[in-house]
Amino acid sequence: MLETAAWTPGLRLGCRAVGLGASVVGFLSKGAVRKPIMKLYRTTSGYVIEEHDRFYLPGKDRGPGESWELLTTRDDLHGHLLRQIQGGNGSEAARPALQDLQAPIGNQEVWAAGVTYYRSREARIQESKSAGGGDFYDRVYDAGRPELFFKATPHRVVGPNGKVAIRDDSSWSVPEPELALLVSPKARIIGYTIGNDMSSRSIEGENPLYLPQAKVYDRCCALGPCILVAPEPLPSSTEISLEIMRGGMSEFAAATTLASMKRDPLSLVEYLYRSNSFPSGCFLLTGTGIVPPDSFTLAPGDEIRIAITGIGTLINTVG
Ligand code: DO4
Ligand code: MG
Repeated sequence: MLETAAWTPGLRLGCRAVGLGASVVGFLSKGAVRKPIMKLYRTTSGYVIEEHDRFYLPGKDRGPGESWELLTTRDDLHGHLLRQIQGGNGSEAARPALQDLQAPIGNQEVWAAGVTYYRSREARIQESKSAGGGDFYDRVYDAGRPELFFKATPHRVVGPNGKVAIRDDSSWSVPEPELALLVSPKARIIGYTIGNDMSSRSIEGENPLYLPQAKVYDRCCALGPCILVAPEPLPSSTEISLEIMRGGMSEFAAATTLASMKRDPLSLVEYLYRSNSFPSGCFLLTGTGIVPPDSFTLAPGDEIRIAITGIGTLINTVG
């Protein structure tokens, strides 16, 4: 069965969500209004804004002592950053060094959606066959209500170049490369980053009720390298790719696009915020469309590279 695009970002994300251009450059729309796509980096010495390959330190519009927590809950994040770099407001800076980058998370909880791509449905049915769990994945793929689960608190999240973990009691572990939404307390999608939903397939496959243990543990999640803040919807051609390096050689590589995602990000957010409040906002991972073959399991020392068009590449080592 072929996957079909069930949502068309360009048409449907207009009012509340921001989006991702094919590349991170400022661009001129027809009316010559500049709508820059910006990247926001969290570094050991504060935050840095990138626009059109130029880097800026926050400008005068920055509130006194504005923290990352405050910044990343703003519904007007795009306009706020823009004001800081326009009209000579912000001072130019150097590209942040990789070793200075931090996970772009403040006090947010991290949640995740599951079985949003056909490939994920297929893999879960297979892994849980002997436990009789296959039917659940089939049903949730087609249901109106999505699978949403709690993934991590900030202390379980690592940033760019950080070490993600595989559980000691897991015999079969994989990374899950996912588009992550940064959602404000008022349920507005204000940015995008790359997420790695590290998972134990042996524990999840033994019994679907073990999902929280398969998913939530120390260093179970990576986010970064930046927050993409853009005024336009994500194109469905946006590519998500995964490469796993072992001993300097490519062990597994695959790619998908957002066109293969069955759910609309706005609808995932809408379900997540039903009867549920997020005073610090949250990150929502949108599910994986890439699952390595069943013969593959991660090993210590593996390097996981996840790239998303327009955002960049998140690199982590298993350690
Ligand atoms: O249903 C189990 C988890 C699914 C998941 O994490 C995914 O599809 O990305
Ligand atoms: Mg996942």
